Amino acid sequence: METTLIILKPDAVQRGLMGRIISRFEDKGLQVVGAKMMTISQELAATHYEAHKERPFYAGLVGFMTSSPVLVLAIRGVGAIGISRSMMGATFGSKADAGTIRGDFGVSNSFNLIHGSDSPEAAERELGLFFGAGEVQNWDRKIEGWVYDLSGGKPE
Ligand code: IDP
Ligand code: MG
Repeated sequence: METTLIILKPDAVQRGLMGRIISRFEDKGLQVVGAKMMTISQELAATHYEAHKERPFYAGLVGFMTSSPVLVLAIRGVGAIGISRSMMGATFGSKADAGTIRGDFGVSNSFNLIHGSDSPEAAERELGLFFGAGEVQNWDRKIEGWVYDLSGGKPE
């Protein structure tokens, strides 16, 4: 099982898209194990996006991400990191395929609705940035045996 860090960005919250985006993850069979509404501080945005510090869009990105509340989610499942990235679609709303979150709900390249960790290392780092100890709930999902084939002893 992987757990990934998803952020519904300020545009998703302001546009009233939180429910529909969360529903996509739940409909897919992924499990929500953490959820927190917050306004991201300058410091946290800078740390989260430190890999992009030298990019021309960095200042605008930090300004956007700190401008209004976000909803931070921890999403779990087999292959959850890659599955979530494919559900999000390409970075730019103008390029993202129909059927993806960015492709269906937005047209902007910088206001692109959602962040998702892009590797296991990034997921571990980002979950640690946004969730404190005990804030991710390791809850037992009673339908697990219908979401996954558990007959072999591990989720397939
Ligand atoms: P990702 O969110 O699809 O992983 P990254 O390349 O990691 O994309 O970029 C992080 C975020 O920075 C994007 O989600 C987007 O909000 C913003 N961004 C990336 N490239 C550009 C750009 O060329 N112009 C404006 N904003 C950008
Ligand atoms: Mg990225």
